[in-house]
Parts: sequence; C-alpha cells; structure tokens
Amino acid sequence: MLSFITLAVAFATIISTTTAHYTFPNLLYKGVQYPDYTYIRRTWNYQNYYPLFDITSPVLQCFTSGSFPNPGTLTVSAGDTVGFTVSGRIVHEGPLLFYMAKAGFRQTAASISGAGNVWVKINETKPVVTDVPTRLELYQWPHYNASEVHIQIPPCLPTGDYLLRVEHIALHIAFEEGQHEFFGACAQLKVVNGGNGVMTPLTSFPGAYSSDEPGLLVDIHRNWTLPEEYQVPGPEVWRCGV
Ligand SMILES: *[C@@H]1O[C@H](CO)[C@@H](O)[C@H](O)[C@H]1NC(C)=O
Ligand SMILES: *[C@@H]1O[C@H](CO)[C@@H](O)[C@H](O)[C@H]1NC(C)=O
Ligand SMILES: *[C@@H]1O[C@H](CO)[C@@H](O)[C@H](O)[C@H]1NC(C)=O
Ligand SMILES: [Cu+2]
Repeated sequence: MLSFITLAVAFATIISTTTAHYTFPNLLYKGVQYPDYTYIRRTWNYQNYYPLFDITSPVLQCFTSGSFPNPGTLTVSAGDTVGFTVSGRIVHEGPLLFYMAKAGFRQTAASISGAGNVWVKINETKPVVTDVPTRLELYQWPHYNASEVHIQIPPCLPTGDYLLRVEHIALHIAFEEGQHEFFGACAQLKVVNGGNGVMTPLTSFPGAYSSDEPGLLVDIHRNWTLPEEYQVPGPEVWRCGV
C-alpha cells in the first residue's frame, strides 16, 4: 500500500510537471485545425513540454532539435489570420510574441533554418493594467490560460515563403537571472497576395535577447510597481504603413 501511494505521488508529480507547460502543435487557418506538426516544425519538447531556458542556444530559432524532417508548407494570403493551438494552455504569465523570417533567393520555408539576422517581430503583448480587483492579477497578461493564439499576417508582407515563429516567455520566476522560460514553435507558410512592405528591423536567434534585460529579469509578483512600463524583449514591432 505504501509503495502504491509512493508511486501514485511520483506519478502525480510527473503529470503536473507536464501539464504545467505547453506546446503549439496545430496550425489553425480558415476554420481548419491541422493535425499535430502538419505545418509546424516538431519541437524539441513535443513530448515533455519542457521550457527552454538557454537564450544563447540555436534551439531558440524554431524550438526544434533537428532530428525530425521539416513539415509541409501552408499557403495563406497576406492579411489573413492564422492561429496555433496551445497544448496544455498558457499557464504561466508573460508576453506572447510573433516573428517572421523570409526565405531568400532559391530558398523555401522548408529549407531555411531560422539562423542569421532574418527575423522581424510582427506582434507582442504587454500586461493589460487594470485596478479591478487588484493591479497584479494574472489576467493582466492577455494570453494567460489561452488554448489558442492568433496572429494576422501583415497585409503588406511581400509574397514569398516564410517561417512564422510564435513565442511565449514565462516570467513567473524571472526574478532570478536566467529563470525565464521560453516556449514556441515555427510554422512554414507560403504567403500569397502580398504587398511591398520592407521588413525591419531584423534580428537573430540567439542574439535578440539578453538575460539581464528588464523584460527578462523582472519580479512580476513581489515588487512589480510599474507593469504598464514592461519592456517586451527583442526589437520594435514592424508595422505596415509606418
Ligand atoms: C497585435 O495583435 C493584437 C491582437 O492580439 C492586435 O490588436 C494588434 O493590432 C496587433 N498589432 C500589430 C502591429 O499587428
Ligand atoms: C482557464 O480556462 C478554462 C476554460 O475556459 C477555465 O475552465 C479555467 O477556469 C481557466 N483557468 C484559469 C486559471 O483562469
Ligand atoms: C522594490 O523595487 C524598488 C524599485 O526598483 C527598489 O528600490 C526596492 O528596493 C525593492 N524592494 C524590495 C523589497 O525588493
Ligand atoms: Cu514553468
């Protein structure tokens, strides 16, 4: 009996470690939810859901380990909205970010790794600050507890092949340097009906972040006086028509 209880407790611990984290397995487009990793590169943590802590790792490019073949590439129109399901829900607090990288001459979405100075940030979220019921509730993060997340492909994005990178950064223990948790994935897209926007500024992974910047070394619980001034890591968001 004792050993049964010990086993049950150990099992429960494993379950809670897994369910406390999250992955982005399915692409959503025009009402269709595609099977796991059909158009999304299978991530290094697809089974254990582990967070990535190392911001100097190339794994940060697309959260892949390189041991699986790349998936298919979905054709979408510029200006359309695509989404990712969240397996396990976004159960930590922090910003949600989206980046895109364009495949160059003679490259495709499937052939590029995401290495180099190729990424432009297309969206980011900050805490939504309210006074009800208290200023420091979890719901200040717009995607807290989300089971899917959505992003509009910029209407002015040039036609071409792209990686679309979703990233959620968990900050619940980021009061200690290096304790930021990264979750994310890359979808492979062929964007048609594009515009003539000029993607800027470009950044790289690793390289975009440093572990002591204010958006990654922050105590969001005990002594966070100015959530409205939270500085999302990485470059400025690129906006069409600016
Ligand atoms: C970012 O996404 C939000 C919805 O989550 C949207 O309201 C906002 O306009 C987007 N920003 C840009 C630059 O597209
Ligand atoms: C998360 O969302 C689910 C489904 O809407 C809801 O049942 C649950 O209470 C929410 N959890 C939190 C912590 O908000
Ligand atoms: C809280 O933050 C303020 C401003 O950053 C700082 O001066 C103060 O020492 C901090 N207090 C604690 C208890 O960490
Ligand atoms: Cu965690």
